[in-house]
Amino acid sequence: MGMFKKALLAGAVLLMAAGSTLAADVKIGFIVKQPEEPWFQDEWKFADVAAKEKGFTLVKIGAEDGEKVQSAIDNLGAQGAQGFIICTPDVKLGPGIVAKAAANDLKVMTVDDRLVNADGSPIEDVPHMGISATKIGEAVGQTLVDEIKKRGWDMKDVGAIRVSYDQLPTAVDRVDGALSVLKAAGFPEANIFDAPQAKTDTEAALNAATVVLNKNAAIKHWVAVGLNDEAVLGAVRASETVGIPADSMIGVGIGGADSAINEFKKPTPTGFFGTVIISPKRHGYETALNMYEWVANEKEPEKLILTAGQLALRDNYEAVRKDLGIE
Ligand code: FCA
Repeated sequence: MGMFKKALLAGAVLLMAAGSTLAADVKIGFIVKQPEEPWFQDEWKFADVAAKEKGFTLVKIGAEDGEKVQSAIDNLGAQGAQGFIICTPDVKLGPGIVAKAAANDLKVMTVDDRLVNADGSPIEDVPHMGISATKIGEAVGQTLVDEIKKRGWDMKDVGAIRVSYDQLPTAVDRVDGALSVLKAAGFPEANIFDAPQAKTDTEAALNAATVVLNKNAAIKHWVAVGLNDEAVLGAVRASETVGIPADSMIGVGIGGADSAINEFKKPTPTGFFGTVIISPKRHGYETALNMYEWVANEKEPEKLILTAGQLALRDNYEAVRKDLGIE
């Protein structure tokens, strides 16, 4: 090879190196607020698939509070990571997370729960993938209305438990979406009871729903809504504890991970009637891939992606999961 050709080749190699980072040098964090929740386990699982496929390193970190979030980000910076995806334990940590990421020279995008500014408005600069919360809530509400009618219940004899976590905007959109459909179908507003949960898990929802049921012992039939399957399962468990028969409770959750599936697998139906399955594959695999493309090829992710859900009941959940590629 002549000198000229050699020089050209060397130049080309240099150019390639400047334009992209080698996959093996890419390290991406995936921080979640509730690592024990099946939804987040599934997100991690699918993010791992992306890491394997592309050959980058994925660092999975659980961070249940603000302090843990701060140290997780510092830790990623110290490890030489280039970016991270986060589902924050508190959306109000938004400005702090953005600042911490910048201080550590890390790219950041959010999943599930969108960061907010001090005034409560979403931080639009940070790329986000969430669910279409209102629409999915409406699907929950429609399922409840259809089932109430099918069972021949008079709406005025039915109570609705609104398991609530109102500091989280997506949670408000989900439950209010569901209740708007109930109300439009004639469900009396006075029969809707707030059950504020201290945390977004089943135990907290059970405690909150028990208070509502004990206070309203005269009501015979119940429906339950909440931000996720865990919330609705808490209400269902509460109804069992106070002795409401399974066929007098209709709970419809959101999620479709193991918490819901295990319920469908029980030999006798419980009050957990259905769930709107959302896609941990999109939220885990796609966000990890988007972050990788951003780090390795400077391809910035879309600022806002909202994913859809699909209703599943006891008798068709396997088919729905298959359809979504998450069996
Ligand atoms: C929130 C909820 C999770 C899941 C996710 C998509 O983070 O807490 O359970 O529903 O949105």
